[in-house]
Formats: sequence, structure tokens, C-alpha cells
Amino acid sequence: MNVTIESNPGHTQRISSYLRKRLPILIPAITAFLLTLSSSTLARPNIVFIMADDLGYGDLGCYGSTINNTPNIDTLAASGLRFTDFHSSGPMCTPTRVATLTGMYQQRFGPKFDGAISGVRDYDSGLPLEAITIAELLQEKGYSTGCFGKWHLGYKPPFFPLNQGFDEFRGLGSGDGDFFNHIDRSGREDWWKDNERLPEEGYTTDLITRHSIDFIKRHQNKPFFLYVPHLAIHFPWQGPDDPPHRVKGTDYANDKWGVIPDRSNVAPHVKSMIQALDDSVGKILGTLEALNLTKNTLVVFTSDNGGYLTYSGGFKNISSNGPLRAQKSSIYEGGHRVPTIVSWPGKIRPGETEQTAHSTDWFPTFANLASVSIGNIQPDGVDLLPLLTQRQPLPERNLFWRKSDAWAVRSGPWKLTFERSQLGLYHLENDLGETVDLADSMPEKVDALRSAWEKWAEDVNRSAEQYQ
Ligand SMILES: [Ca+2]
Repeated sequence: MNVTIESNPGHTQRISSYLRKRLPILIPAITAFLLTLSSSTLARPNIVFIMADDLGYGDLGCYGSTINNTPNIDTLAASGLRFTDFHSSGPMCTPTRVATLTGMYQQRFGPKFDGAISGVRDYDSGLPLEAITIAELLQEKGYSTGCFGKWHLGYKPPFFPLNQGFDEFRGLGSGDGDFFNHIDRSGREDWWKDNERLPEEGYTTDLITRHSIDFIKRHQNKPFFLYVPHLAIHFPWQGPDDPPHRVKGTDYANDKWGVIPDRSNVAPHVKSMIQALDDSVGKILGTLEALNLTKNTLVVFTSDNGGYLTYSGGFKNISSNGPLRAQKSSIYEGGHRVPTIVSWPGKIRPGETEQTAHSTDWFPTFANLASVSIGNIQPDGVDLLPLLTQRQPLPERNLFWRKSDAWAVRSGPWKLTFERSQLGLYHLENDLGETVDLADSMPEKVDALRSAWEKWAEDVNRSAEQYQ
């Protein structure tokens, strides 16, 4: 055919003229056809997001622990990208959950999200239902969405997962149910199926695992988003062989930690909790492998904040934040630099990254991964996919933390902290442990960072006004 056309100048001219007229119509039509083909015939990846609770930077073998055995999480790390500079948006449970699901700094929804919501003070509220979560976006685009574990964005319906984009929920609404009888610290039964209380026998970590695996099996033939916010290793510090502690109707505000015969050494209890957590990860990964889903599933393992080293009441030697300063609830690194691993065999080259990433980044990352438009939403986080799949550096940006009167801002290697009316300036590349305060010698750097923080605080406070 080509020979015939090229040998006849008249034909060639007519065809050129035809193409000139038709190309503007043909190209969009072909593009639309290819896009339809790609979304309908190429499977969109599944997302499995596993978040441990209060797991410290030094609690895993792949982050240097010599105490805990974590072979399954270590294998995940070896198969994927391990972050050394990943940060939870808050040093507590609720704040990080807000930012993870919405892509926004939690403070945009009100100052109460600086910290954990309380089963007394906040029992009748939760994450505003107007908040748009990544689960909602994925659900609208045909993903099956399941949440199995600790919600802590509301203690009861309507502030529950089914109103925030999840098709299914099993787990606890509060921040710390007993691992065996699932009684929260206010003495309420706290184990749910969707919007109903439904007691279930079993150790919390195992129940979360069982429901997660069941969800994967039921949805293996279409894209799914599985959110697994484990309760481990939050107190009560109960390993699988420890006793239940709580009784319905009793207030545990002053006795919430479990049965700890030797308060000076909580580590043995936590070690067995970590072992169970690692088993859970192994079972979930094993299910993906057995169903041949590994190559089409992005798996994240992270923690919602740093670990406790000590706790009032004489509790000591709890978990480890490695070389970092301070612990959960602090604006120093031990409060918010957390272990984070992302694995997607064949798409993400195994290795390690020193790029600085943050809880708010998951929302734009997952939206891009699933080819979901975020419309007018302007998340605070950035899309991690170019880093994950091509090792492209992330854009430069400042990161901010606020917990009540304490705050911090990070810019490159620099971090300015404010706690107990004191400013501190640290250079994290030279001083990861935040031991050398340079504030007095670098007043201009202090002023620039403080000014950035004030601007940020003003911005998030303005966003929060609609929820007051
Ligand atoms: Ca936590």
C-alpha cells in the first residue's frame, strides 16, 4: 500500500490533506481510546498500608535493634525502599492518622488535633465528616477499601471509618483497648464491626491480621486499599502470653498499662508485642504472595509516632528510638522520626533513602498511584512516587510540628524547636541526637525559621476556623 501511495503524487497530496483536516480530531480520539484501554485493561495497583502504633525508630532489626526479632519486616525492608528520615506529622496517635488519610496537617481541622482525642473530652466528636480522605477518593474510583485496627479519629459513629471512605471496618475506636477483652480505658467495650459493637474473641494483633487477610482474599480480583493501623505496641503492654487486665465499667485512666510486674523493665512485654506484629506482617505478605498479588501491590510499613522510653508511674525500658532525642509526645526527633518502608517488587528498586518525607505525603502518592484526580484539593504533602520509582529527589520544603505550646520547624538539615519557652536550633546532619544547641550563635537562622513557623501556624489556624 505504501509503495502505491508514494508512487502517485496525487494520492499523496490527497492523503496529506485528509490527515491535516482529521488529525486534530483523530489525536484526541486515539488518546482517549488509549486512556480507556489503560484504565480498563491494566490493573491498578493495590495498596496495603500497615501502621504500627508507638513503634520507635530503633525497635526493628532493619533499623538496628539487637533486642527484637523482626525477620518479616526486615525482609520487607530488603525488598523495598527504607527511609531514614521519615516523619510522622505529630508525635501522638490521632494527629498522624488525620494527616495520613487527608494529606493535610491535622491542625487544619482544629487545635484539638495537636494531640490525641480523648475518650472523655472528645467522646462525641472526631475527624470532621467534611474531611476528604484518600479512602473516599479510592472508593469512588472503584477500589475496595477496608480498615482493620485502631481508628482513633472518633470513638463511635458517625465519626467512624464507614463515613470516611471505608467499605468495611473491624477494630477499635479508642486509642488503647485491652488486647484480650477489648475494653477501652473508660471501661467501655470497644470492638466494632462497621458501625456496631461486636465483641470478638482473640488477641488484637491476631484479629487485625485475620480480618486483613480475609479482606485481601475477598477482593483479590479488583483493586483494593487495605489500611491496617495496628494497636501494637501501644499500651496496654500485653504480649500474646500476658493476661487480660481490664473489666467493663471500670475507669482505667490511672491503670491503663496492663499487668507489668517489673515496671523498671517493660521491654519483655513489648518484645513479644513486636514479635506478634512482625508475624502479622509476614502473614499479610504471605497472603499477597500466595495469591500472586505481590507485583501489583504497593506495601507500606510505618509507625504513627516515636516510642516511649519511660512513662510516669515508674515504667522504664519500654521501646527504643535509637540515637534520637526524647520520645513519643515530644517535638524532638524521638517523637516523630519513624521507621518507614515502601515495597513494590519490580517497580521500586530495593535500597535506602535519606530524603525527608512526611505523613501528609501518602495522600498525593496514593492518588497518583491509583490515577485518581484530587480535583481542587491542595494537600500539604508531596507525591512520593517519583522518589519511589525513579529515585528523584523530593522538592525542597519546610515541615512543621505543633503539640500544644511546643513546636518545631525543619528546613533542610536545620531544625528549630520551641519547648518550655526555650528556642533550640540543631543541625541534624551533624547532630542527629539534637544535643548541640546553635540558637545563640545563629540568630538570623533562628529568626527565619521562627518566621516560617509563624506563617504556617497562621495558615493552619485560618483553615481550622470553619471547624470551631
Ligand atoms: Ca501512637
